[in-house]
Amino acid sequence: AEISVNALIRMRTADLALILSSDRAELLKRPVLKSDVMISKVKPIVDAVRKGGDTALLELTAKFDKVKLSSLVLRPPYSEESMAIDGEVSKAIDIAYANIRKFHEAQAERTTLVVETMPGVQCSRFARPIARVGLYVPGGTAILPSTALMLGIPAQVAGCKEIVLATPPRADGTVSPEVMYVAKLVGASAILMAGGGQAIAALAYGTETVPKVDKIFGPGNQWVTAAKMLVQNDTDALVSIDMPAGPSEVLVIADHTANPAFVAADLLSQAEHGVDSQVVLVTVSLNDEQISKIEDEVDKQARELSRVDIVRESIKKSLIVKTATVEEAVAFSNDYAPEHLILHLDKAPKVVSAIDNAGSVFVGAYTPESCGDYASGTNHTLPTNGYARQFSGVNTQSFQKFITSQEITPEGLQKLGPVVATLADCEGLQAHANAVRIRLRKRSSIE
Ligand code: HSO
Ligand code: ZN
Repeated sequence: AEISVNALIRMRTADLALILSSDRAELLKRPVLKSDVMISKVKPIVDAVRKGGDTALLELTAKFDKVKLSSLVLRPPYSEESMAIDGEVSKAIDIAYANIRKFHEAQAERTTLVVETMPGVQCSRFARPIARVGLYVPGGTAILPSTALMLGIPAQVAGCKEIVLATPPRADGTVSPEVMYVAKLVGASAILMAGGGQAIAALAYGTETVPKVDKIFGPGNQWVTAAKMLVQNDTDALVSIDMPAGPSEVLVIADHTANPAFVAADLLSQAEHGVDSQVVLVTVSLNDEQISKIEDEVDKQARELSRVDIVRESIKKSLIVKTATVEEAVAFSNDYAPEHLILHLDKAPKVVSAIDNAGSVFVGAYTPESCGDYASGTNHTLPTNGYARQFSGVNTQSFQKFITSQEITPEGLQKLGPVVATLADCEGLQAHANAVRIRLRKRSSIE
């Protein structure tokens, strides 16, 4: 144990110029997530809650969270005592709330889109809030009022009616006052004191006291993720999810202008999340001496952290990738599709236009990821595991859905009707064609 504690906290290194393309493909992979195995493991838990409701949920909470609750759901008004927090913290939460709210207000789709595709043929589209949403705020090794903000604010801005915040209870059977404070700010209509797959099942199916929701959001451990994937495929639940979540990640691209201490601090801020956090440093034409400076900083700063044991594990599995040019570095990053991308580069803003795949980008030396994690305004619920190729992070429109509408005048139908009748004939769907022709005939008999 003595030796391992003293061992340098170091990442693995690979030079893109020296490796085979098959090795490059290996570097892009995340540790395999066995989603099918996890889904079959969580299924008995989900089934128990679906069938047993509150009784099952209380039993599972006693078993997994070691808490005997008398009731599972808190409703507003929440007691002042349950929300009592330090003045500095409440001021910080209030500023974060204002910034996140400002950015997410601007994302809400409020206008009706109207397009006349042909004279007399008007197509439109308008947004409506998803009525009932469930927001999962993980417990575990850290309390996460920031996640309550990131999920609650867009739900509030979108106008969702039922906002159920689910979070595992603490040992004393309460929810942390910081999370309670945020729950009030975002207008949560209920707080479910449950975690894991059992909380997801309760949100998906509802119980005697837990309201059923239409969409479930939020990060969580592999049990939570597996349960979300399971319930979204069950037509009895009729529920959707934000995205499949995996361990958190950051990819940092650094060139000779980068401050080694800043780079190391950014890598560590992600590494401290959990032992399975993914941390990648991509260097642009840095020599071994320049890279060592960053590595020494990682080692030095890591030793000062309270979560050094977690960092030791995650850094050990992390990676330094050496590249020769910014283009090569960006190409690697685009292939990796990181959740967070930090650009410690000369003229960093110019590089943004080349980014194709990333959850969120942090531009320049003075833009740490921490700011986006807490308070600048952007959301921190982002696609991991390479899903940034096709998923967006949580945003206000994640809490809205779109309805299209059309209105056609008699003159419009005169033009469009024959087109539709021809296509319906072509598909052999006579009733479709009739619905048009019956109207065209009526018109020609009037004229
Ligand atoms: N980096 C995390 C979010 C977070 N950081 C919460 C601190 N608190 C996942 O994007
Ligand atoms: Zn973070």
